[in-house]
Amino acid sequence: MKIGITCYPTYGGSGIVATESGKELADRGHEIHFISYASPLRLTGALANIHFHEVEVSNYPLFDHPPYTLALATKMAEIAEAEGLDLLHCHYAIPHSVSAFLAKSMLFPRRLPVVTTLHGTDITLVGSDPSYLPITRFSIDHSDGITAVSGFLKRETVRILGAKSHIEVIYNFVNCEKYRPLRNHPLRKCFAPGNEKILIHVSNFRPVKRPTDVVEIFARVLENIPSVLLMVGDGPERGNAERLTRKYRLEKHVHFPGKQDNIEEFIGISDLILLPSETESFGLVALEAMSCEVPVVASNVGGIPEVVRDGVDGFLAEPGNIDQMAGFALTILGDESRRGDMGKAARENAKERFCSTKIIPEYEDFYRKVLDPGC
Ligand code: GMT
Repeated sequence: MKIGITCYPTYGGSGIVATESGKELADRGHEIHFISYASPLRLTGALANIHFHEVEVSNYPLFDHPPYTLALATKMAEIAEAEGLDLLHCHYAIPHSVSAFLAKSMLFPRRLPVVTTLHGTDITLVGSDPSYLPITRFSIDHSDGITAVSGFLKRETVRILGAKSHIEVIYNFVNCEKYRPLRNHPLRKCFAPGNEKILIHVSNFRPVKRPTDVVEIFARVLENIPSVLLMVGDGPERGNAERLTRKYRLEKHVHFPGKQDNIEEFIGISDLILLPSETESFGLVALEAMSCEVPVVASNVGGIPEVVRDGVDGFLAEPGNIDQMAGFALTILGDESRRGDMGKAARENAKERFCSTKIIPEYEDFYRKVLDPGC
């Protein structure tokens, strides 16, 4: 198939899922055309069967806000014609599925099916804002196929938007070969020279991720167990998390390495991941950790319980319950054999239910259904 993929090219779960799915599909022989304002961050080097088309948004003094949605629609239509695309796949509804609807309408009567994958905040935060709700609902209902990354997100889409079309749940995935345990990797010694336990948090540091809770949890863990904390990523709450680190005089134990490309190495050397989010439609980083045999302490919200089995792959607590999360972290880190068993169970779960070798064929089947709805 010739597939156009549009996503946010920056760090963030939806862009990662889009990019990695494009790479996996290309490996399976499909021709992939990424269409976005910049090349997705994980799309490095020359990759067979993969092309990138940049959307240039011309500015004009009259425009306070350059109309990216229109430039994207124009580029989608142009590439669909020039490259003979079979379909467009939009990751994150706003504004991508609106642009795709315009591109499809511009090319009519040529058929250009549109698949939209909902990732979370495109429904739960941005899509539910009255400024965007009606057009988000419209673009979803006018997609030829809709997928959501969890059952929770599917239910929320129906509840918040009143979306009428069928929504297929296709879970996010992980490459289980790339994300594997790396506890003997030299990077571990850099952060834990005295063999301290390594806790990790990876996010875009938006308020919804509650990164200051991570520092609070870590402060409680450190009182009992020699440990270090890796706060990987960047975003608006990073300053607050750094200030809290200084307030508690934890600077020697907490590292803020910023955005990292080799995220699988940072996670692979860790003993435990903390994800105390306010809401999370899936929690991709929890899955990546599970694949690395790293147990999870996370919030019991959204799609997380569909991914992390409470008491098996880690523990889940109410968001904001710092003491309970710290208690869970101590339970796991205080018993190496239990930690190891949980890690192994987590990797088995990741391999069995969320491995890219299982999920990518689900996308292929879905594309076939959209292309030939009669079959
Ligand atoms: O987390 C965000 O701010 C946005 C979004 C993104 O693009 O990274 O994340 C969502 O999509 C991820 C990939 O499907 C999911 O793993 C995240 O759970 C989801 N974030 C939220 O629901 C807050």
